[in-house]
Amino acid sequence: MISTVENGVLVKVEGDPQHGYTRGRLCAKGYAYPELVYSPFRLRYPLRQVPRGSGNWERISWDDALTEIAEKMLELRDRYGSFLPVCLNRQSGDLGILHLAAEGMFRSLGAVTLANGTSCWSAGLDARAYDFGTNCNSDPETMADARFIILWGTNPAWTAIHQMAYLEAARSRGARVVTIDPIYTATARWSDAYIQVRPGGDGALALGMARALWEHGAVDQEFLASRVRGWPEFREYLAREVDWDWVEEKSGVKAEVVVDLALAYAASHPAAIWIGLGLQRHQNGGNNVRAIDALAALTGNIGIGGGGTYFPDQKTWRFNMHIMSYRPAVSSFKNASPRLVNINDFASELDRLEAKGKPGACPPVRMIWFSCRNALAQDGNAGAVAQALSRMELVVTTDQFITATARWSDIVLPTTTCFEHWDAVASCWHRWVGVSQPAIAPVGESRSDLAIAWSLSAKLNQLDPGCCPFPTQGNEKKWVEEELKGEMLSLAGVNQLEEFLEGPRKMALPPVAWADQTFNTVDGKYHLWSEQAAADGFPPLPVGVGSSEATHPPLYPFWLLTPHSQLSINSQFWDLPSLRALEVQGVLWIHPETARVRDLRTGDRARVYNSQGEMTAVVQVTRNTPPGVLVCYQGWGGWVSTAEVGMGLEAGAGSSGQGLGLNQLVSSAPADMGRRSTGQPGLALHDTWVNLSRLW
Ligand SMILES: Nc1nc2c(c(=O)[nH]1)N[C@H]1C(S)=C(S)[C@@H](COP(=O)(O)OP(=O)(O)OC[C@H]3O[C@@H](n4cnc5c(=O)[nH]c(N)nc54)[C@H](O)[C@@H]3O)O[C@H]1N2
Ligand SMILES: Nc1nc2c(c(=O)[nH]1)N[C@H]1C(S)=C(S)[C@@H](COP(=O)(O)OP(=O)(O)OC[C@H]3O[C@@H](n4cnc5c(=O)[nH]c(N)nc54)[C@H](O)[C@@H]3O)O[C@H]1N2
Ligand SMILES: [Mo]
Repeated sequence: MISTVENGVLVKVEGDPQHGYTRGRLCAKGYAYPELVYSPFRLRYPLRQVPRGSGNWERISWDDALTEIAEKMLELRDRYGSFLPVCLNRQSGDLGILHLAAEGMFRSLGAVTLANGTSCWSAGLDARAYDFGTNCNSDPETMADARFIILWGTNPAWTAIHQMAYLEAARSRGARVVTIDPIYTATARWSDAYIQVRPGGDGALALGMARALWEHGAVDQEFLASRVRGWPEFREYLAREVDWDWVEEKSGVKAEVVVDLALAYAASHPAAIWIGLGLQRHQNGGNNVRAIDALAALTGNIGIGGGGTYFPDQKTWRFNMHIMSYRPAVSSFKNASPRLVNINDFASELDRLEAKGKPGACPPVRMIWFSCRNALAQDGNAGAVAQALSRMELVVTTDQFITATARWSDIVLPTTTCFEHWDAVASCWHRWVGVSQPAIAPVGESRSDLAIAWSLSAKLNQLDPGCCPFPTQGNEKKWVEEELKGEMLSLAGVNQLEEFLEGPRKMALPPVAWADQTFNTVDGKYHLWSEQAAADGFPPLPVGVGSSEATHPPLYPFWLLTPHSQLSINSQFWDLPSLRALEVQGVLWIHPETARVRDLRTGDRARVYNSQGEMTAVVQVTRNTPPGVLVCYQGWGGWVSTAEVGMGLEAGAGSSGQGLGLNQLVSSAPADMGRRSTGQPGLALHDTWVNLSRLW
C-alpha cells in the first residue's frame, strides 16, 4: 500500500502498482484504512476497567499499566513456582512478523501457558500433508493458465478479491469456472456454473466424481501406475462403497450432475481446483480435502501450471524468527518450556487446568494476555470463554479498539496500525513480500506490539532484575532486518532492507508445485493410501466420513453457517462510515421453506438459539441458502461495543452489557485433522446447529 500523508496526517491509501499480484488495487477495507486509523473509536491511551466488564473505564499511564501487569506476573510466579499461570492467547493481527513480539516475550520467560493452534486452516494443511507429504502450492497467479476451474468452498469475490483478476484472465481465454458451495455466493453468481452441495457433503461429492472418472475410463492410468500409492485400494473402495444413492443423499447433488462435472474436469487440461477454507471447518473437513485432492491425482492434474489443487500456503514465510529466539537462562526454572493449550477449545482447556489446578507441575491459569486477538467475537462457544475469563485475576488485551474481548479485560493497551510502525509482511497465498515503513507517528499513546513487549520486559526486569531475557528496548527497523537477512533477502533478489522500500518483491520460488511429480512422502509418490494418516488414527484412504448432520441434537434442527463477510476482516473494520459492514450484523438468511415452517418473513426478528447461547436476528428470506441451512456472516460482536464505550469514555460515562454476538452459538468441536501441522486440530465451526423462533 502507498500512503499519502499531509501535515503528518494519513489522508489516502492506495494500492502499489509495483505489486505484481494486487497490481495497484486494494479491497474496500484497504481503501478505508484512513478511517480506521483515525476512527473515533480508536484506542488512544491505556485504560483500566474496574470492575472488569462494568464499563467503568479510566485512563491510566503506560507506567501504571505495565507496573500492575508485571507485579501480577511476578506475584503469580512466586505463588505457583513458575509463570505457568500466565497465558498468552494471540493470533496474527495483519500477518506482519513483528506482531509475534508478545509470543517472543512470553516464550523468553520459559514455563508460561500458550494458546496454540488456529481456527483457520489446520485440517486442510494436514490433509495435504498426508496426500503430498507437505502442503505445497503453485503460485496462485498460474491459475490464469487453467482451462477449467473449480472454486470449492471458497468465496474469493468477497474474501480474496485480487485473485478474481487471475480467474477473469483464465475465463477470457475460454476456461469455465464452477463454484461448489452450500450458499449461492457472489462468487457463485460470477461463475459459469454453480453446484449447491450439502454442508459437509464435499467428500461424498468428490468420491462420486472419483467413481465417475473410473467408470468412464477418464483416469490417467500412467500417472496412477507410476506416481500414486494406493490406487488399487481406492478403486476397490469406490466400487464397493460409493453408490449413487449414497452420493446423492450425502452431497445433495444429482448423480448426472456429479458425472458431468467429473467428465468436464477430466476433459480439460490443465484443470485447477481451489480448495477453500470454509469446507474444511467441519468435523470431516480434512478427510473431505483428501477426497478432493484425489481427483487431481486420478486425472494426473498435478505438476502443471494452471493444474492441481490450490490451498493457502506459507511458502513465503521464511522469516528467521529472531523475534522468538530469546530463551530463559537454563538455571531459572526446572520446566523451562511453555505449556500449550488448544486455542480452539480455550474455555474447556482453562476449565481442565482449573480442575487439576494446584501449585507445582500444573497450576491453573490466572492471567491472560490477548494480542491480535478478539476471542470473544471469533472463538467457538464464545460465552464459555467469557465465563472462563471471570475466574482470572487479570485480563489484558492489546488492540486498536475496544473489542468484545477488551470489554472483558481489566487493562487494555493501545497498539499502532501498520502505518505507524516498521514491519515485514508475507502472504499465506501469493509470493510477494513487502516491508512496511511508518508513514505517520503513533496515534495517541499507542505503541507497536514489539514496543509493548520491550516495555513489559523492562518493567519486569526493573522489579526483578534478570527475570526476563527479552530485550527491553531496540530499533524496530533493525528487528525487521534480523527477520529478513539471509534467505528472505536472497529469494527476494535484494541485498538489504532498503531495496524493499522501493516496492514489494516477488520471491524466486518455483511457480509450479511438484513439477517433477516427486512428492515429499517417504516413497516420493502421491498417497491416496496414507500410512501417516492411519498412524494418526484416520482412515488411510479418503473415504465417506459422515457430517454432523447424522449426529446433531434433534432439538436444534437448523444448520448454521457463519462464513466471512465482504466488508470486514473477521471482527476488524466494522463501524467505518464508508464500509457498511454493520449492515450484515445479525442478519440471518433463511430459505422460504424454513420461513414457512417458522412463520417468518423478511424483516421479522427471530430468536436463534442452542445449548450454548442465543441471539436475536433480523430475518432475510432468500433462495441463496438451501432449506434447513441458515446463514449469518461472522465477525460482529466485536466493535458493536466500541461505539458505546468510546463515547462513554469521551463523555466520562460508563457503559454496560457485554454484547456477545454470533459466536456464542458457534461450535467449538474439533475438525478431524490439524494436529500434525499446527499442534491442535482445526475448528469445526461450521458444525453448528440451532433452533429458530419468531420474536413477537
Ligand atoms: N472480506 C473478507 N476477506 C477475508 C476475510 C474476511 O473476514 N472478510 N477473512 C480472511 C480469512 S482470516 C480467511 S481464513 C479467508 C477465508 O476465505 P474463504 O475460504 O473464502 O471464506 P469462508 O467464508 O470461510 O468460506 C468460504 C465458503 O465456504 C462455504 N462453506 C461452508 N461450509 C461448506 C461446506 O461444507 N462445503 C462447501 N463446499 N463449502 C462450504 C461457505 O458457505 C463460504 O461461502 O478470507 C480472508 N479474507
Ligand atoms: N463464526 C465464525 N468464527 C470464525 C470464523 C468463521 O468463519 N466463522 N473464522 C475463523 C478464522 S478463519 C479466523 S482467522 C479467526 C480470526 O480471529 P481473530 O484473529 O481473533 O480475529 P480478527 O478480528 O481478525 O483480529 C483480532 C484483533 O486483532 C486486532 N489487531 C489488528 N492489528 C493488530 C495489531 O497490530 N496488534 C494487535 N495487538 N492487535 C491487532 C484487531 O483490532 C482485532 O480486534 O476467526 C475465526 N472465527
Ligand atoms: Mo482465517
